[in-house]
Amino acid sequence: MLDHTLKNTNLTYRFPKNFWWGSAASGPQTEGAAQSDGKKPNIYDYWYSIEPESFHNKVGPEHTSDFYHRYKQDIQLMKEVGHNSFRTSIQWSRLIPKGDGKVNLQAVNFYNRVIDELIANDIEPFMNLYHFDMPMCMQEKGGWESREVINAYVKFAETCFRLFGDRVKYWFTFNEPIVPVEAGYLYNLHYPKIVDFKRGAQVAHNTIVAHAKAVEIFKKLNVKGKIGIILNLTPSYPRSENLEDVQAAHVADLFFNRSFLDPVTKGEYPKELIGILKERELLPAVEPEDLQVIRQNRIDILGVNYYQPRRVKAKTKPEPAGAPFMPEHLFDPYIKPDRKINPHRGWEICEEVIYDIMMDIRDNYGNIPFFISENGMGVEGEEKFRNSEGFIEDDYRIEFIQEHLKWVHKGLGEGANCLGYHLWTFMDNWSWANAYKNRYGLVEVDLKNDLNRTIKKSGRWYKQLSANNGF
Ligand code: BGP
Repeated sequence: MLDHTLKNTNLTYRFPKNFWWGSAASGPQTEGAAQSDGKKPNIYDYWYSIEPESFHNKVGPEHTSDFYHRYKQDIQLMKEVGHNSFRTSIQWSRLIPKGDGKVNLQAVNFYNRVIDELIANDIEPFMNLYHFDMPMCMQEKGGWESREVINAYVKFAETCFRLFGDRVKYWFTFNEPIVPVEAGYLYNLHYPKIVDFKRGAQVAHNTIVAHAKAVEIFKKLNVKGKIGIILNLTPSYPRSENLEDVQAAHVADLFFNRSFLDPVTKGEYPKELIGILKERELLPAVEPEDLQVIRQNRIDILGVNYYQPRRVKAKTKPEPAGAPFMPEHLFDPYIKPDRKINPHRGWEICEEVIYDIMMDIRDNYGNIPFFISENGMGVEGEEKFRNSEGFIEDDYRIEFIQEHLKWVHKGLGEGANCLGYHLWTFMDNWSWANAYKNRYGLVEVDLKNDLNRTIKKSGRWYKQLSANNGF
């Protein structure tokens, strides 16, 4: 067995002073109480009510880890596993349940209590405003395809800044905004399960406009804090250095990374991406003021979620004529034969990609301040790693974190402006259609035993990591 006991004196990787150590989660994935205290359904609550079989073991959103009632105990556990910062999200469908602007006071009380409890325990609260959880009343108006929903979201954001901006200093407008586009409008994975590239492009554009307008109101209100967005950056690597493969990777990068990264940091879409869409008549409808709002409202801070790279190669054969457009018409996926894999989740593990991302931000995005806002290792069937003392002995997760942090450390040494590292996630939580299939937490949540929390070996190690500010 590996010995992960660390000595303060013997650090190989030291991190900058005040580096953020913590984790990320979200309201819909942890709170539970999905139908109580005034909360109304979001699209996942609704989807579960009509298609429970679409969720792993038919576990729905109301079963999430009950943070709503156990937040005090959970915040103590955060402290115990070394958190100096923690991100969660405010559920729109809890705060403004009917979508009419009227605030639910029970929600205000709850988020106030969570924020105050975090601060009282020296844990900096980071708040995100949208983590895939479109209120159903907004989806009925067209979701992100509707301009009315953009305006309602901006109102929601403003309400959050006014209510909580005196204490929350780090705000994020969206988590992984490309995921609802991919899952809901391209690949038939999540509600509303539409498969239509052009509608997906409209959802993406409207999301960016909503983001920019939220940044605008944040600045107007003069909130004393920073505002940003959390993007899942999945860099595209070509199979080979052949021009066709390199070009395929470049195009994949335009669709899956730069589509969001460029407008929020540089204030404009990549011209090549616009060209590709224009040629195919796939450009979304753009209102006259949209591009100006995007240009004028750039982020202060970027959150980078990184799990695995995308590998691509040039297309081997063209799509049949007339097939509805998909980004994959322009490149083929590639599986690297000697890749390292997380056998418990099936995802590739490639740690040095985190360094490539850091260098890309340093060199091509003005070295803006950022932090690793999610990174983590999902494990299916993790109970099998429980030891005789009754806790999960997840050496694989400790090693996963260490190997990534080595590259973060190298990037820092080369001038990257990285402010912290947040693991996905604090405690095992519910993850959309995958429900509780893949466990990511530093703390186990026992579904069979009253949602009992037990710190895993990684949680004990994370505490030392944070206390030593390195390993
Ligand atoms: C990220 C999301 C999280 C979480 C995580 C794990 O992309 O931001 O919300 O769900 O992925 O996903 P999964 O449980 O499907 O492995």
